[in-house]
This record gives sequence, structure tokens and C-alpha cells, in this order.
Amino acid sequence: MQSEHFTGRYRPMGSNRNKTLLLSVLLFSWGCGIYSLRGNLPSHIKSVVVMPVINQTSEFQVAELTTELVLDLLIRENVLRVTNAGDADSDLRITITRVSDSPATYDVAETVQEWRIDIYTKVVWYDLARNKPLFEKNMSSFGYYPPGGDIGSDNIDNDNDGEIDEDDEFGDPRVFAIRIAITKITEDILNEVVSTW
Ligand SMILES: [Ca+2]
Ligand SMILES: [Ca+2]
Repeated sequence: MQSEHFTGRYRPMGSNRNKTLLLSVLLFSWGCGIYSLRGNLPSHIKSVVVMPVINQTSEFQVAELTTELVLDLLIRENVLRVTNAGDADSDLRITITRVSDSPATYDVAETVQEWRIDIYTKVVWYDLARNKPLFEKNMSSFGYYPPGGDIGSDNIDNDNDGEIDEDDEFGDPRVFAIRIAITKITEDILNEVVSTW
């Protein structure tokens, strides 16, 4: 990554913002190409409203993050017009049903080196005109994180983009892993939308 060249001048003011932008772009490009075709969407479904994500877990802010990431992706991909309730042909109902952490790898002293966080969701894409689900699915994904420390120097490819410890790996390791998992789920949702018909 050559991002230092682009962001260097503005670093004192915009470093975090640039990093966030870069992160979004990189997280997004990770899944690009999967859903480049629009599929054959039903002709009466042209728009979607994303309902407030329901959080059945005690995990803080996971619903807000899911809403943000799924809206970002839908708007960017523009498969369906994203609109407000009352104005939409369909809605997307996402429930976070479970978040769990488990040890993934140990070192020789049997200390946990890497944790895995799994996020489980139930997703319904609902046809508001015909009053029936277009699909209804349980979807889950996961991310890995080290127990503390700096994910920018842990020698782990935290976001699975083929680059280890680059500029796009920063912040709280567990929050980063949650973001990775949810990003993957939102891509799965979009894939499901375009392949439902
Ligand atoms: Ca990486
Ligand atoms: Ca890393």
C-alpha cells in the first residue's frame, strides 16, 4: 500500500478520517466482483428500506454498525434504490442473534494467541407488495483478533485481504474483528439479494 504518499500531507488533521475511508475502501474491495451482476430482480421490487437492526445480544453498538455497513454497501452497489419506510417495495430485517468469542490458537505455553469472534444473524428480505418473504436466512461470519496489543504490528492479516499489518489494520482489535465479520455478512446479504431470483 502506498497510502502514506496520499495521506501524508493531511495527516495531522485527517489521519483518522483517511484511515477510516481507506478501511472502507479496502474492506469493500475485499468482496468485490462477487455480486457484480445485478441478477434478475423481480420487476415489482425496485427499492428497499433497511429496518433498524435488532440486537438480541449484549454486544455494544453491533446493531448500529450493522445498519451503517449494510446501508453503505446497498447505496454503493445500487442494486435497489434505498428509500424510507412507506415508500419501499421491500424491507430488510436484520436481527443479531448471537455474538461469541472463543480461543482460536494457542502458543506453546497454551496461552491464547488469537481469538475468534462469531456473529450470528437472522436476515429477512420481505416483499411489501405481496406480503411475503423473498428470503429468510440465518447468516454468520467471524473475525480473528489478538488478545490486546496492536493489530498493526501483530503479524496477523486481520482483515484477510492478503496484506499483513498494513495501514488498514488499526484500532481496537476486537472491534476491528467485529467490523470484519459484519462486513462479510453484509456482502452475503447482498449476494443473497441478487441471487434470489
Ligand atoms: Ca490485512
Ligand atoms: Ca495485523
